[in-house]
Amino acid sequence: MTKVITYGTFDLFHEGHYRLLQRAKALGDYLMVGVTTEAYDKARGKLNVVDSLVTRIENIRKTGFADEIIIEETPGQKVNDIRKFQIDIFAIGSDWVGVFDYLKDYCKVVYLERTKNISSTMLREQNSPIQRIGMIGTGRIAARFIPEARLVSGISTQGVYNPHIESAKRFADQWEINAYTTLEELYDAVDVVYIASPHETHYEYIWSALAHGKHVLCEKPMVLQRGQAEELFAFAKENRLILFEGIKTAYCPGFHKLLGIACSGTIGNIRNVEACFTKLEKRDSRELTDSIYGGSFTELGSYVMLPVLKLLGHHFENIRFDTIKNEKGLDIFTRVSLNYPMGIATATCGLGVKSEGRLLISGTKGYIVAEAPWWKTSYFEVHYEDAGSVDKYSETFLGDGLRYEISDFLSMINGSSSSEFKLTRGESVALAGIMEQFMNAENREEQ
Ligand code: C2G
Repeated sequence: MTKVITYGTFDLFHEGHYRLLQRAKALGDYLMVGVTTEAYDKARGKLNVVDSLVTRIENIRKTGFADEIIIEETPGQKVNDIRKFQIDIFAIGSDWVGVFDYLKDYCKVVYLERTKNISSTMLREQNSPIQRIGMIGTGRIAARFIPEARLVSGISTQGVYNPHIESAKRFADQWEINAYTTLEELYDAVDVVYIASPHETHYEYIWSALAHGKHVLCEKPMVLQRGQAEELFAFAKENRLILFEGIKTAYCPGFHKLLGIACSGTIGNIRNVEACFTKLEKRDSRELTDSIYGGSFTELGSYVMLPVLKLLGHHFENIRFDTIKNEKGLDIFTRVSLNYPMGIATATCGLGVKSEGRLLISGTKGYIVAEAPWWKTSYFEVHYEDAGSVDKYSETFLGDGLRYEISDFLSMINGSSSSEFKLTRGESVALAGIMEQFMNAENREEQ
């Protein structure tokens, strides 16, 4: 008798799960299915699991493919199960290719092709909240998005569009999703849109997606003009759609904790915020060669402005930009200085100059410091006048951190407003306004 085992969460049971179990069963005579517990999913960073363990087990049972169902509670359990139950074949979807090769020492490992299309008919029948997402753009951030989205239950990445059809096809093959040759094709196949195209194309794509009734998650900087941001948010609101700017730091649990402490009075009244983020890019990178939209501020400005706006607000009295430029006239290092009635701030970013990336928040009773990479906050300290007394805080930050913003985006689509305050429309509009002021200041200097 050939014994097969497979594992999964099987949340919001859909045809991808069904087809996986069907093919796993066909590999042998006896199929064991390991279902993850809530605690294990939490530990491995899978967010947003909706169905209880009992419901998930019941859904698997109903397919009739499983001869035995067990629960998976710990990371090392697979090896032990395979030995204990004398398993011949370990099967799992191809989104995990390579990850489970270590099990080849114990049994045969088979990766079954993942199901690309979760059909709308099935979703309607199940009344399931799974959102099918279509991507616009195939760059580095788009590649980071897919594995993170797979760790958020309730969202399925269906396909990608890029006006360069070859790039879309390459990307789609790599990630086993569909390549759409037109935007219309993408809109027909999905419920929500993720925009990760070059900055200057965001505005048009957002309009078009909203006009097709799709919720939109757009990479930062969402747009580069205040008026455009206002217009898009108004249009989204009118059509009861979610428009969400993806600044991942804003949704990261550690950053959230830090803001909570900063605003709780622990360090008194906040008088100064300093945020710095630098990254050395290759000289021929898009960021350092696109003479209109490249440069450090359009690339990293959203991150460094975020804590300033969150802590001191967007009603600053004045703002000033100091930049160092490369031979192409692009800013490789920018310092933004802001004055508020009761505080000051500096936000610094660089793509061609390296500096110490830290976030420092000074108050009338103490200060908070988070070292690089504070934009993926996992640790920070609170210091007081007495140098010996330091409060230390840590928080988990998993993977690339995009999963937190995807999860919040999803909960907003599903009607929850509990994460809206993490990056308000007003803050996104202010950020677009600051981008606009920066671009105008740059142009003025060149004239
Ligand atoms: N799957 C699929 N097609 C989809 C979605 C999922 O073939 N469109 C497969 C996955 O590859 C996996 C199974 O269905 O083999 C269950 O998927 P999930 O519930 O998302 O579980 P997962 O997080 O992949 O669990 O120990 C847990 C396992 O390591 C993986």
